[in-house]
Amino acid sequence: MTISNAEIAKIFRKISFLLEIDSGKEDTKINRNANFKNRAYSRAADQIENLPISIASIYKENGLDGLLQIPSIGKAISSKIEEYLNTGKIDYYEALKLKYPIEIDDFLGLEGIGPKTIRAIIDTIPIRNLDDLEKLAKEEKLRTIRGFSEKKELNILNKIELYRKGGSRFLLGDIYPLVNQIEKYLTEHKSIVKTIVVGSYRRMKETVGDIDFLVVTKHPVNVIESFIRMPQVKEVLSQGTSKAFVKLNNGIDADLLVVPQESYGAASLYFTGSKEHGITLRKLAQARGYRLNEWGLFDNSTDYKLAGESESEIYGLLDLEWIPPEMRENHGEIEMAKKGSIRWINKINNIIDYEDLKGDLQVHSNKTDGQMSIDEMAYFARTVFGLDYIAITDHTKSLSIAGGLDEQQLLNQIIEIQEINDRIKLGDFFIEENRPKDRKSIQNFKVIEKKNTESSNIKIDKDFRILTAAEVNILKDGSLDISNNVLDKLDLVGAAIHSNFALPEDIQTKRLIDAARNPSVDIIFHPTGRIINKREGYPVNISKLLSVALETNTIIEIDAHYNRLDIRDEYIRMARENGVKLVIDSDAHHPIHYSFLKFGISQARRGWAERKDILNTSPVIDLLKNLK
Ligand code: DGT
Ligand code: CA
Ligand code: CA
Ligand code: ZN
Repeated sequence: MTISNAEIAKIFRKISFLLEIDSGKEDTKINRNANFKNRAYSRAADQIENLPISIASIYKENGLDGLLQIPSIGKAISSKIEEYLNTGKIDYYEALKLKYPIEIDDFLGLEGIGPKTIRAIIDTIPIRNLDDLEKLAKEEKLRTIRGFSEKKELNILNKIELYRKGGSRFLLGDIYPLVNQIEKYLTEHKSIVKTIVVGSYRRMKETVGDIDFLVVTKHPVNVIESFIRMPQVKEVLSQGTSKAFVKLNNGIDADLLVVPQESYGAASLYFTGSKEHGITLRKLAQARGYRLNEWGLFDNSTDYKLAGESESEIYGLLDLEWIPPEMRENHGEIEMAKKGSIRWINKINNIIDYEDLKGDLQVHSNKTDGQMSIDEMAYFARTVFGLDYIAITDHTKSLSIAGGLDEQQLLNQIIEIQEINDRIKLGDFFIEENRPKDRKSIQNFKVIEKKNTESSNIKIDKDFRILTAAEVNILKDGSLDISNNVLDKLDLVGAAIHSNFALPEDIQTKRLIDAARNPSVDIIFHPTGRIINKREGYPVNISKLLSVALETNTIIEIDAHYNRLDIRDEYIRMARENGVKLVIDSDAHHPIHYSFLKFGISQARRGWAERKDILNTSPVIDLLKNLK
């Protein structure tokens, strides 16, 4: 069986985790080295998880050299990949496991209960898994360990509970490349006429419970057989003559359903959901004397099939316009989509779409915790993702884990960016010969297609612009860690909370509001601080924040990184209904992450946002005019 990327990434996460446990507490040379190593493994895992091509096939085609082309994969790590692909294990990992006999799987996804915490516990009381940890906390023994307290113990119990609740759903961005791969395989299958991925995936929800594939074929048995034999399949849960249900290597379940051509639209409508959207449609059908199910729309009195092959046919007979999947949540879209409704036509013509973003206003460079230089981030933003501008928003000094910049470093960065902008104006910055070395594989990562209109036009390339900016840290008292006279020299300032998550709602809201009232702050980045499935985010009174944002002309960010997607769709809707301006940013720490913009756009579509609500759909000149 082919070894999946997810499987390799997982092992690297475990190695990283064990290395961090191993690195101990003291700041010695050996420990610093171990820390460096654990970060290298977790970076490699990040990279591999986001790789839409299979590591096994890269190795098969190009061997070690091929692996070395992948960003963040160096000699040590590529040889471990090779060892794993050839032998099914990594000796280095086996040795670490012997040293620390814990069930790492249990601890990997637990935000805030990291290796350092585990190390502190097992140094005093040996635990092996999450159940042990939970028991320890429930018996109030955890608080007796040095460095722990009653509060910390309760906090850990809460985190375990949250983890157990969220654990069964997968992040859309985590499964996206995998689904694309399978969709492509089915689409290219010679016996399959039509393939569509439906369910929450098609609605682009933040998390997906299971993946639902629909296919049209004249050879169902043969197709089902191919499906269950795909290398991505770990286990066949059930198999029939027109459907199969499997577990994939990364643990997510996938359904395949064979449907007749004449029911394709009805089935895709039914299985795209949401369930509530479907129920409302069926009620509408009943009121007209029809019956709607996954086979078609039928006339009750004659049993005659009125429609079934296409979704728009069915919507049409219910006197509705076709509704985009991201909007099918029964949040008023059905009422609005009445045939010929002016409101609906305006909505559909203006809703933000996947080609609409012109720039990205949260981008990190290797001056702090990003992985590439400013010119590299610019090069790929333009040539692979077709963007017209980016803002370099490195972290600031109080975020020391990211190596945040101080005032002087920010001022230096302004000069550096001006120099790059000057080079861009000369016109040949983006030519192939200037492509950063060893970065070939970036080409494979685009999710947003490069706009082919005008993008080869030299004038536009010359107009590409890097904005000077920062992601300033909001301190505990709502002030910023960089003085306003320096911030005012930047093109744009984003402010964000990165610490003191445990403060109560009124204080968190005040911190954000203070930042919004700061005349130098243009955008509030990832406003609620959530990390999906890992961290709820700090409590915020969103409507208060939005009203201050409106009053102070502060922009609210939709952070498109798929583990944040912050703010969520109902807040987006609240913002746009109140006239608060938004932007969609990738939070890129590597050019590959520009592809996350797609998830932010889906989120904005689920929040019904229109182009005019999202400021980075405008050219850079107009964007800058709209800032404070
Ligand atoms: P998930 O998988 O939990 O992320 O969410 P979905 O929406 O993909 O749900 P899933 O996979 O259980 O079912 C796919 C679609 O099939 C769902 O969106 C609507 C439809 N569906 C499933 N079960 C029912 C049901 O009991 N009643 C109705 N009306 N529709 C259903
Ligand atoms: Ca599903
Ligand atoms: Ca399902
Ligand atoms: Zn941030």
